[in-house]
Amino acid sequence: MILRRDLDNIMVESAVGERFERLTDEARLDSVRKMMPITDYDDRLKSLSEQPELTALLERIMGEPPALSQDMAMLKPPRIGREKPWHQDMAYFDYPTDTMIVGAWIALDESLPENGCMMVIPGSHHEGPMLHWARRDWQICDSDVQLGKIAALPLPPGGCLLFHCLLHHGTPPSRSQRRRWALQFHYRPRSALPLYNSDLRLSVFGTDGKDAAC
Ligand SMILES: O=C(O)CCC(=O)C(=O)O
Repeated sequence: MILRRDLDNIMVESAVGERFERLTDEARLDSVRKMMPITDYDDRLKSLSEQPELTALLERIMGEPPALSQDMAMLKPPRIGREKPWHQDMAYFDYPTDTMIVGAWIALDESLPENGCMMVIPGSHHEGPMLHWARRDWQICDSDVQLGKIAALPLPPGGCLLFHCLLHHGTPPSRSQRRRWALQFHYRPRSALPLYNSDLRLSVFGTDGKDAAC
């Protein structure tokens, strides 16, 4: 596989930047942080996102058949993989804030705290939307993270985590020699309609941390 930077669905680690063009194909594999969307590019990924056991489970959770609303590969390269700060996925989605969007995060490699496994605050989705700030990312303020309640969720390859779109979660940077690749699919109830603008989302989750320190 040859990864090209000019494909608009590939995001390279900032630590690599422009050097990407000069890397070998093997080194490029360990330089990409994110690819999105992915299911249109590979039938195996498409059929995984439609896997009957997964969609049946989602239907039980949502109370109606799910529809895929976003699909991505989250690749945490060894040693340089950057953190994904604490956030709620709903802060990124323009749907009514009470829409039951569910994330499925599927580990392709063993995922451990040292190579950037998922970390969550159990039960935090019950607290409703949190203000987000444009800092290292679009994120919950570091001082609002309930450090004492963090649960690390290591997964074996093929392990899948399903989580509510308001759950506080994030992944630490990788300082490990081991690659951590994962897939992430987001599903909405089939009847849920997008809002086509960001006004409601930003009125609830904040407008870029404007005029305030966190
Ligand atoms: O896989 C990761 O490193 C973070 C994924 C995540 O939490 C997200 O994209 O919402």
